[in-house]
Amino acid sequence: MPATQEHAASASVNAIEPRHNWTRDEAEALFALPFNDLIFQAQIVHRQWFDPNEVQKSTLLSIKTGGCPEDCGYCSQSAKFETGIKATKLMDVDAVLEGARRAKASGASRYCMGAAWRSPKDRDIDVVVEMIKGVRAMGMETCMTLGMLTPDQAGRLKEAGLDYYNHNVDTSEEFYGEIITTRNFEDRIETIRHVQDAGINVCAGGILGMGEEIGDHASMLVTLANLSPQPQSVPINMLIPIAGTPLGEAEAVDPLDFVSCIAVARIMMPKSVVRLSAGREWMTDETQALCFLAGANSIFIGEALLTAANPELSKDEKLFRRLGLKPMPAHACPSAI
Ligand code: SAM
Ligand code: DTB
Ligand code: SF4
Repeated sequence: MPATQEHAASASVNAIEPRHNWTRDEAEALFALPFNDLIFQAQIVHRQWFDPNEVQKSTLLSIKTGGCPEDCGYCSQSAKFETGIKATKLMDVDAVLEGARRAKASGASRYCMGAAWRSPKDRDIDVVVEMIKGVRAMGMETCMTLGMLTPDQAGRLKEAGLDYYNHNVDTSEEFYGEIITTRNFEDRIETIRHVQDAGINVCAGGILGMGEEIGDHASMLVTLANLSPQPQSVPINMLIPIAGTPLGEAEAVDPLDFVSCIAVARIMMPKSVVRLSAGREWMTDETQALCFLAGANSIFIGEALLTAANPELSKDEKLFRRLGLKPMPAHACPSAI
């Protein structure tokens, strides 16, 4: 039995199960704890469901870059802002599969493919279905993020074998309108429901550092934790400020507030994999170590995210050695379908 399953199996006797009735007051009370008490609680929960030294590795590829009609204030790929990103067409299936082969050789267990669409057209689904089948045939888990989906499109992705669909709520419902005007919070939740109904694992999280308050972090985590089931994967991104976007000059989030948000996510979503997502290129090893201590157990590896930079492989390998971390095997998340 892989270490994680063994750990989860032995831990599950007394382990805390996810709850779906979190209140904002309860979440805010967790954020208000002294830092050491918060991290201690997060560690207790983390060890009930996971091997604390295992970290899942995913690699991202932008399969269709730029020219997006949405106005997400953080995004390099919106056609509404001058960011210097050139719009491209949807990539060929073979080129995507070549990228997946390289990612697997570098140690990634999941390949995440992202497209700068508001929502895919049905003919786009014909192509991405081939990408899913090809990546799965290599023995990797698959993830896609393609914008809003209809129930029928979600069903087609499931049929092709898609393991995860990423659709972030990005921030709190209260703050959402400050960042995006071309769709609303409920649109995001609706697509997440379609993905859940199709039987695909959900990857949903958000971004910190867009000018929101700690109360917005609490509110966002309440939304995520009260989804039923909870998202199996929860990416917490640190904003990468992109010149030319409305958030290009945003003030950096305090690294300790970022760590605290990871800890609260871990406590509220005990069986989910929490991903220390965008922004690692700008974090010290010490901040990342605190994130792992707070319960983060997934990262993106490889030099690029979608359009922005990520740490070099050799740097991450060194970090894993320094911290005694090992890769989490595929299909080891205790809440995954
Ligand atoms: N178009 C699809 C969508 O919006 O769902 C998929 C791609 S979109 C780029 C995926 C996610 O990346 C966003 O929801 C956001 O949370 C994150 N993201 C985008 N730009 C970012 C940035 N500059 N810094 C941090 N996270 C970012
Ligand atoms: C997520 O939460 N973060 C990833 C993934 N899901 C698709 C994307 C991060 C994008 C960072 C900015 C860029 O590369 O353009
Ligand atoms: Fe488009 Fe997604 Fe970027 Fe928003 S986050 S502008 S939907 S690519």
